[in-house]
Order: sequence, then C-alpha cells, then structure tokens
Amino acid sequence: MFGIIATWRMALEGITEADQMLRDGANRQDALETAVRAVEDFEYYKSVGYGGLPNEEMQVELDAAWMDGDTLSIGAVAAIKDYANPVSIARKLSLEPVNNMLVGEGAEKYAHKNGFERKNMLTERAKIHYHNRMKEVKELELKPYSGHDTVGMVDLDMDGSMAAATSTSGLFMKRAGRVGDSPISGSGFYVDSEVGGATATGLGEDLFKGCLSYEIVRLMKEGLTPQEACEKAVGDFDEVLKKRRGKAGDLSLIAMNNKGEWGCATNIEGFSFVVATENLKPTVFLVKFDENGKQYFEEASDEWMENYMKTRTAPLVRK
Ligand code: SD4
Repeated sequence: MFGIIATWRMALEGITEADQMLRDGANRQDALETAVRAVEDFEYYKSVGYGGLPNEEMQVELDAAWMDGDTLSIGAVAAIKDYANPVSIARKLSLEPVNNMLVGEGAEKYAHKNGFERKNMLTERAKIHYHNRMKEVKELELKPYSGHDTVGMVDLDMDGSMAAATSTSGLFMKRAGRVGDSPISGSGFYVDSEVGGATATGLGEDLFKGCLSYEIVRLMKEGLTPQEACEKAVGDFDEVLKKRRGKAGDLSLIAMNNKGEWGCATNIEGFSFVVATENLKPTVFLVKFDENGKQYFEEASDEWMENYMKTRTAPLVRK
C-alpha cells in the first residue's frame, strides 16, 4: 500500500506527481518533496512559497518543516526570506546532527551555503493584494486567508515508511518575525512510520496551543482510525478553546496511518483536501456539515474545480 494526503485543493498538481512516483516505487521523501515544491513554485497559490502573501512590512517570510517517520528526524526553517523552496531546506536540515531548526538570517545563511536557489518571492500580484488589504486592514482581524492556506502533507511509500512536511507564508499581514504552527513539531506536523502522521492548517496561534498533529498521531497509536483521531482531536480542542477562551480559530487537520487509511477534521466551512492511495486516484474532497453539525466529505465537482482555478488566476485590480 502507498498513499499521500494533503491540505487544500492547491496540493492536487503536486499530489498527482507524487502519486505517480510512489506507484513507480519512489521513496516517501522524494515523492513528498516533489509534491510540496510543486505548490511552492505555483505563483497563484497565495500562502505558500512563490507568490505567498507578505507580512505587514511587505516582506514574504516563509515557514516550512520536514519530518521523516522512520528516523523521526526533523528539519525546519522559520521566517526565511528570498529562497525558492523552503521545504527542501527543511529536508536538508533534517539530516544535520544538530541545528535542525533555523530562523531568519541563520536559515538564509545555511541555504546560501548549501546552494539553494535565491529568489525574490514577492510577486506583483502579491503586492496588489498587500495594497488592497492595507486599505481594509483596520477593520479586519488577522486571520487565515480564506481558502488558501498552509500546505501540509503526509505520505506512505511501498516499503511502509512515512514522511510529513509543511510549507507556508503564514498569516497575511503578520508581524515581521511571527512564526505559526507550521514549523513547530507536534503542532504543524508529526509522523511516525510505526503509526502514521498528521499535519495542520489554520490559525497557528490556536493550533499550537493544542499540539494537534501530535495528538492525532497519539490517538492513532491508541488504536483510533485516522478519521476518528482527527475528529476527536479537533472536536475536543475546539470545545476547549471555546470554553476557556470564548472562541476557537480555524483548525483543519489531515492524517494518514501506515496502512494508507486516512482522515480529516476541521471546524470551518470550505476546507478542502487531496488524497491519493494505491486504490484511489488523486481526488479533491470538500468538507461539508449536515444540519446536525456532523462533518462529511464530498468529492469536488467539475464545476467547483473549474471555478477554483478561474478565481485563483483572475486578473487582480489595485483598489
Ligand atoms: C500559520 N497555520 O502560520 C499557518 C498558516 C495557515 O491558514 O495555515 N493559515 O498560522
């Protein structure tokens, strides 16, 4: 069995490539890196890699993480500027004996020394978003950019080994130096090939209060299916936040276990995710809620898919 699961529709192209690689016998790490890089490189995805939305100083600061489920090795970068593929830098850092998580200038120096591609990650399109948002920002609360968020993925190769990764530009208009859950072990991601893995997207400041990726892996280890584990972790923590703080930010998690079973839970409308396994071609699912608030999945229609790409690439006018 092999498989790969990812947050948001934007992962589809990368997942399609990775699915083929896994089918052809590629290892978990090469397939995963290919899939995440595809999202980072596509400039119309506004919260990952090239074209990612900037912070309040109009600089694109990126966070990314890498974890190998066999060795439990982790690498991560946070608030890194001007490098094309933060996920690849994170992967490389996971091989270091120490100094596995680097931020800002230190991360950039490491990337430079190791020959990673420098790139101005701020696109014209992102600048327009920035200017438009500046006009509205006084009335708005800082929150995950709707429909376009962190990419987080977990995969399983034919040898039964797993890996997980995340990549994001974080929250649009975040403060310079702000770091969310995505590069934080146990919060944005976690994977153990003896059990399974999970990754998160949503409001980092709430996700890292609950270490939700680790919690899902822990629940799977206790015997829950990925779906049960996701629903329990997200449902319980959403309640905790509401009870203790009066409200809960966006929490959306995906998971896969080492049998290729998968799951997803969210507390928001409009979350989408992508899955491919040996028995399932790359498929985009939308999460819906019935009248009792019970979550269910629906395969995205052709119309939804067309509209998705149309709105992502539509010309943008500076207000
Ligand atoms: C963060 N969780 O930096 C990331 C960003 C994200 O919806 O997923 N936004 O908080």
